[in-house]
Amino acid sequence: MDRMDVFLKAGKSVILAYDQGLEHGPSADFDNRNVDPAFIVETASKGGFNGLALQKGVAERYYDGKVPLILKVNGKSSLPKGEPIARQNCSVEYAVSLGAKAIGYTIYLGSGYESEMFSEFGKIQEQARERGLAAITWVYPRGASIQSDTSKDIVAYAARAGLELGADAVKIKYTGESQSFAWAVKAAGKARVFMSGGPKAATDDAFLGQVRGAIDAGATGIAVGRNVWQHPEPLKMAEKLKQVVFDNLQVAAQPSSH
Ligand code: FBP
Repeated sequence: MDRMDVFLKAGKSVILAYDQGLEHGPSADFDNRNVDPAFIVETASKGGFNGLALQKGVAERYYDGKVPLILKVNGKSSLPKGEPIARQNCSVEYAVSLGAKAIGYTIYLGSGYESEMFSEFGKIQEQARERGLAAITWVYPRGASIQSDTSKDIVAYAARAGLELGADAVKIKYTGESQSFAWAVKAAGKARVFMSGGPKAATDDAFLGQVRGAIDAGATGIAVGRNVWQHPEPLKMAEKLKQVVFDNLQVAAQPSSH
């Protein structure tokens, strides 16, 4: 039994992420419509998403149980400068009580504080195992020592770090092309790979091309936010994403925008 099964349909997955209110602040990403968590929770179920990633406070007040929940148990704001660190803000036990089927944890690979996040994730991963939850890591190379967070080698390093640390799935940035992303998928081994979205792409096809490239590279799916809920018609975008991920819709490869 794969702990990720609850998030999969025919082995693939399209997950909606909505923790940007903490990570970036409402003014950076939200408008009058998507600032409302109820709109996102409804979009997740109406759009047929296979998972929804929320922070604790939003899950407590808005989660309706319709789409499998990934409870982010750490996070940080964009306000502190310097080497990034995000510490645990919710216990695994409490995540279970909110209905979570997985915990999400961000690791800033390369940060001066990476060892603290490795250590904290290690404990959380073991607690998740005991309770039958999947452990999903957002592995983002960050900090003064990181030149590019989307190069082939650093993205593969992020993927591999997730595997080595015991993640069931890793959420990583797209390298910009399918061939180089395939190396990251290979490096991730049995850890499933989800492509992270990034800022809203200039056109739908630009983003769908990235998703196509990630899936062709062997990714299990995508875990994205802004390219869906900043879209004028999020449900239409959801349909197109599902066609690419599940129905093999072809879209020309396009370079990554992040
Ligand atoms: P997006 O698709 O909107 O980029 O969301 C993916 C995500 O990982 C979110 O879960 C998270 O809030 C955000 O990106 C973090 O972005 P970053 O650290 O790159 O600014």
